[in-house]
Amino acid sequence: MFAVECADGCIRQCTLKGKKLKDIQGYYNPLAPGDIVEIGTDALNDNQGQIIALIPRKNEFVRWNVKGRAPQLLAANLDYLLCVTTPAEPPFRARFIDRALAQAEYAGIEPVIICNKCDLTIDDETAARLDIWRALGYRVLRVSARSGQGLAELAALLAGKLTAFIGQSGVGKSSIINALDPAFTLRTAGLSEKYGRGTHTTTKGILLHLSLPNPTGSENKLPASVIDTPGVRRFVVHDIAAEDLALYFKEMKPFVGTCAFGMSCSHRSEPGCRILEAVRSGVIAQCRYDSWSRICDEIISGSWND
Ligand SMILES: Nc1nc2c(ncn2[C@@H]2O[C@H](COP(=O)(O)OP(=O)(O)OP(=O)(O)O)[C@@H](O)[C@H]2O)c(=O)[nH]1
Ligand SMILES: [Mg+2]
Ligand SMILES: [Zn+2]
Repeated sequence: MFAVECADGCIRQCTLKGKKLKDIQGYYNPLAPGDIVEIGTDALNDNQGQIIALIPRKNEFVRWNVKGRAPQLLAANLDYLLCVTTPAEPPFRARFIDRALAQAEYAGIEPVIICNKCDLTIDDETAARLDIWRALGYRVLRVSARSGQGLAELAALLAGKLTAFIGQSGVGKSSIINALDPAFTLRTAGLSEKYGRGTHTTTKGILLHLSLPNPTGSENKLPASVIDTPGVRRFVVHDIAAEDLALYFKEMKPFVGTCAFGMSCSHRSEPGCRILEAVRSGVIAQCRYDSWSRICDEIISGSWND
């Protein structure tokens, strides 16, 4: 069943009319929040309907679901992908963000990096990673759902847009939404004592309409649509070939094809590799190159670690 918000404001529970939507089968889930569909209403029950067509998507954000062994559509038709991380609780995982950034580049969606829980101490290594992403041209916002720090800036960014929040369980995706618009009381929960990880509190992706305070101080609230998604432990890229991965690392892309061995360079050890030269001279950060290298290995081997 899919909850479809209709033009009349009514939310109708709809089933998929399978045959016509064949082309979107094969996914772990055929539709996701942000999708726009056409429905036929049920003459006997106005609260129900059938999805008869999918309006072509502007973009789609997909990850590989390791357990389900299928691509999983997390959200569609996005203006922004908000990649949420934390300096601690759960521990900072730069690689998670690097994977999500590559997938966002692949999908043609502008990613924004949110470091939530900035009321906690940010160590130098984490701060350095945030600076590297910022220097690449990504927007990086330090916020705290708890203290309210940075939320006004975030609200200004979200106004009038459709934005999906992704991140590991427990980073505070639902908490940020609750803090942005007090009308929302999404379920949030502490980390598991045993593992220091989130406990997968949000279980289903959902699209919500927020009313944000107007930065001009006017009474008129600003609308924003956001998609809260369930936390994922691992983000595994989907549909990106190892030899193409450098195209989705912003700082590597300009060098692709310029190495001495041209497009056949693996950027690992070849002489005349422009990417390795750029790493040596500090133009490309070593940690980003290491991320690229790890993700390449994972794509090739098909086995994924944290
Ligand atoms: N110190 C601190 N704790 C926070 C902040 N934001 C959220 N938390 C706490 O972090 C825990 C997890 O928050 P959630 O909002 O449930 O996290 P989530 O990302 O939605 O997690 P899932 O739904 O499992 O994916 C809760 O105990 C929150 O109170 C913050 O800015 N600072
Ligand atoms: Mg949540
Ligand atoms: Zn090379």
